[in-house]
Amino acid sequence: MLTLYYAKGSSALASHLLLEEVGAEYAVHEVPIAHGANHEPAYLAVNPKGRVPALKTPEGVITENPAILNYVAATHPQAEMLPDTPFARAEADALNAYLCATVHVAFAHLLRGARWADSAEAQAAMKDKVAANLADCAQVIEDHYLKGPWALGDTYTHCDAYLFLVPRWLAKAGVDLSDFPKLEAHHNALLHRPATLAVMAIHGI
Ligand SMILES: N[C@@H](CCC(=O)N[C@@H](CS)C(=O)NCC(=O)O)C(=O)O
Repeated sequence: MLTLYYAKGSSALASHLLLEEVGAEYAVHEVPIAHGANHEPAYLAVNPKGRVPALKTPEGVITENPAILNYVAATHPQAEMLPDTPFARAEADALNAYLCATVHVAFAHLLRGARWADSAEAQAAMKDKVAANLADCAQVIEDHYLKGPWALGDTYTHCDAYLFLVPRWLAKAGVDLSDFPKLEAHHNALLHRPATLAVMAIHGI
């Protein structure tokens, strides 16, 4: 049995979406990060980094969206979520790494500036850059990653669950999604999938 530790509306949405898409048997455990539950000993015993998502598996806990997405896809081969050539797998890994290490971190400067600087001035200066940085990231995705209609082409893969987050980050930063027509069409397609709707209902979005 798998257990997903998540916070509503957080980046755990990506891992949650894929669990639902592949028809996994899983339980959910909410960690209300707005109330600091992620820093309490009970959760730090699950993920010492104090972040969501985390996925408890029979073999141990996995953290980091790209790793969870790979695990869920690989353990549910019937869902055919992983590309089947080494090059296509590497392309998928590159997109998921970009989303994790660059795009998510660019977004985090909006609300989590205290991770990088103590002074209010420095935090405000970082905030001021978020919309422009995210717009640049969206352009890279639009021009170089998103093949269409799905991330890697004709079929939905684990990358698509992760891409669900990008329009949400853009909206929170005040970046207009309609400037990125492929991303907008991709998001609209996601919003028609039963798995997306089921997960959104759990997250109250
Ligand atoms: N690289 C991690 C990032 C996880 C992360 O930063 N999650 C946020 C929620 S979107 C979190 O737990 N924040 C709580 C905090 O910073 O206290 C991943 O992709 O899983």
